[in-house]
Amino acid sequence: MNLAIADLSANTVFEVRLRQAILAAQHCVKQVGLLLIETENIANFPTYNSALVQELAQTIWGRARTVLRDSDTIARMDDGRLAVLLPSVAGPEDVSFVAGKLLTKLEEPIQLEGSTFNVHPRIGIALFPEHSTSADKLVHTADIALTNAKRTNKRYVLYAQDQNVSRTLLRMSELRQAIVADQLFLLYQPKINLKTGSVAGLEVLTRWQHPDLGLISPDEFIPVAERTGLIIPLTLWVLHHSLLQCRAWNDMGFDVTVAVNLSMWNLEAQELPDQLDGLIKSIGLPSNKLELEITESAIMVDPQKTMRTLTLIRDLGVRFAIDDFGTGYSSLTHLRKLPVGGIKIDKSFVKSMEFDRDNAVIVRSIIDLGHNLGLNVTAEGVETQDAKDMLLTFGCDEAQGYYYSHPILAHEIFQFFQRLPPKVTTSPVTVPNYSDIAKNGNMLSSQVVLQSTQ
Ligand code: G
Ligand code: G
Ligand code: MN
Repeated sequence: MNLAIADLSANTVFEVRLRQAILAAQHCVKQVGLLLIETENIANFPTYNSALVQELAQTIWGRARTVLRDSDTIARMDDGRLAVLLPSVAGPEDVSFVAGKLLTKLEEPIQLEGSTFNVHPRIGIALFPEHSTSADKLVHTADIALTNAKRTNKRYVLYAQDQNVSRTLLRMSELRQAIVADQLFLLYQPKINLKTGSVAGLEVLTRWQHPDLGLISPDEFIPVAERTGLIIPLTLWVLHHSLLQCRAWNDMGFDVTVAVNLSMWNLEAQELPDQLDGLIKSIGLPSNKLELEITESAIMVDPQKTMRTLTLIRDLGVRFAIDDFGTGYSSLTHLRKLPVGGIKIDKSFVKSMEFDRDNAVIVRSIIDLGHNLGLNVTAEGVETQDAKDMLLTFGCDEAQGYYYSHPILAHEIFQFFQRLPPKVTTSPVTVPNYSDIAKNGNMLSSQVVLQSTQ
């Protein structure tokens, strides 16, 4: 039997197969394996139907198929994930072996329309009856394993009983509440100008302080926000609070910028340029004090549309930097045309460049490439003095990382300014009227720090 399923509508066929396999497995020693595969570049694409994405999805599907047996079933779920059904496996080693083969195949770069696409697949695995008692629960269980694979940055994860189900479900329903109840808070990580040693800017990194579950990292809640559409209000919340804080610092004479991370979903929202314009005006901060960080893959979702959005935002005076540079798509043509001012070299290259010659060569090449394109280059993940010294000899412009500072709270930034001052403006310090700012915006300015608590 060789029935391969590629249609969304065929999900029901997949379900039928799954139930059949489970029925059969009830009477024998073999188990049913379910693998849920998510490829970062596909599942997160907002425009799932764009021709390129469809073509990519088709290629990935075809590659997965080549690794499987005829008796296995593969289906594309309506959220872009692939589900693979192995109707008869001996146990965890068997499924893990198949997962390994699938990953090796899917990780091969894909050439399409003159670009190279690097897919980063992750797999969540569950077995019947070892991990679950029914077909529905098996899918859910594989989903939890997949969430854990993403959270722990593993290529694949086999479901384990101690993986906490309630935590995953809680987060989904509570994130909306977290935004209105001010459970989110912001950390700031300094970016240092390598030549002058002063603070060049501050990257804004969001955290969620959950009343019961404690601190939740953006790696966990941003994907949830993206799936539920909450990424839009969440990003506006982050922008609002960080711009208020930035204005407070600038009014005190600290000439700093803030850099906010955008999700690819933010670039899809038509309203973003207008919303940014309104926000910047209501807060009364020069627009060049804001930088937005976007990833290469976010840009490549729909390059033409992104170009229009970026240009509109650039025309407001807001600057862009490409985040995690070197890990995504390698389309230099697009990079040259985009209205971006800088690139941030991904920390994976920087962290290991002292010991890994290849990575040192990559870092040096990215710096030269950036400069040749007239871009400002920041190195992320600078953890040691040696790394900093190497970057200086390579001519890198800015550095960010634990060597200088972890992401810290706004009031802790004051101590940092004392140690490594930003460029100080000569204009006299004015104390702004924050009650007005709070009235203009619909959010509290309670998180703005006006003075050091030290
Ligand atoms: O701070 P930390 O290393 O835990 O951040 C993990 C990831 O989450 C990083 O890729 C970072 O860019 C992302 N991130 C942090 N804060 C935000 C945010 O406010 N919005 C978006 N879209 N991503 C964020
Ligand atoms: O994807 P993005 O570049 O936005 O991720 C930034 C995150 O990287 C920060 O939130 C921080 O948690 C993490 N980070 C910052 N500096 C370092 C560093 O020096 N080493 C490591 N391992 N991580 C860092
Ligand atoms: Mn970033």
